[in-house]
Parts: sequence; C-alpha cells; structure tokens
Amino acid sequence: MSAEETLILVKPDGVARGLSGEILRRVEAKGYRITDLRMVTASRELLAEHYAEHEGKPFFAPLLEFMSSGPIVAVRAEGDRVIEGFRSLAGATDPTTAAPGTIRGDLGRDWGVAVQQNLVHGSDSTLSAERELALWFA
Ligand code: DAT
Ligand code: MG
Repeated sequence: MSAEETLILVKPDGVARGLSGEILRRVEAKGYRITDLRMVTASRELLAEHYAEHEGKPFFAPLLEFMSSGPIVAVRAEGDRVIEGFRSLAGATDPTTAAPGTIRGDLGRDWGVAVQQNLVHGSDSTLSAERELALWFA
C-alpha cells in the first residue's frame, strides 16, 4: 500500500507575506515528502469547486475573493497519516486562537476582514484529499 497523500495550499496571504519557504520547511521538517508543487493564481471556478461545502455561508464570497487575490502554492505531500498530521501542523481555523507552535498560531492573526486569512489549507479526509488533488493537479 502506498503512503497517504494530501493537498496543502499556501494561500495568497502566505505567499504575499513571504512565508511559503517557512511553511514548506515545517512540512519537510516534520518528515513528510513533497512530491509535486506548483504556483497558481486560481480561477473562481476552481475555488468554487474546491470550497463547494461552504457554498451559501456568509464568508463564501469573501473566501473566493481572497483566494483568487494572488498566487497560491499548491503542494502534494505524502506520508503515513499526513492528512491528520498536516491539519495538526496547521492549527485551528481561527488564527487568533490557533495554538502557538502551529503554522496559523505562530504566523497568523486576525486582520479585521470578512474571511479568516489563515495562511494554509489542508485536506481534511482521504476523500477530500483525493478530490482536491485531482482539482489542483489535474
Ligand atoms: P479549514 O481551512 O480549517 O479547514 P474551513 O474548511 O471550515 O476551515 O473553512 C475554510 C476557510 O474559510 C477557512 O480556512 C477560513 C474561512 N472561514 C471558515 N470559517 C470562517 C468564519 N466563521 N469566518 C470567517 N472565515 C471563515
Ligand atoms: Mg476545510
């Protein structure tokens, strides 16, 4: 059986703040392997599919606006339990309360805007990982 895979995104705020290297460093330092990587400015269509589960929520439009505002670094990473492991490295969704030691807790904050700008995305299940990897690495 081959190792588990996940999709990691360094969101536009992470790229704009020059934190892509620091974020990928943490992924590699943890022991996960980066097997593919691309920089992409995502279309609304791609983002609407990626975030389909959030359609109808008040932050959906601001989320798409933010995620299409600049380049994203999309990463394919692998390793045993990498999905759970990267979610743990990333920390809680709200960067204000994300634990120190996590990417969002150490590097993120609230900027007083309609959508949380929290630096990274990580797939949350094997099903999402498969679906999202197919979207971003078509
Ligand atoms: P996660 O990225 O931790 O999986 P999610 O899938 O629930 O979180 O939401 C996707 C993104 O939308 C999240 O990274 C930041 C934003 N977001 C989520 N809930 C929010 C809220 N209540 N207010 C503002 N932005 C929110
Ligand atoms: Mg999510």
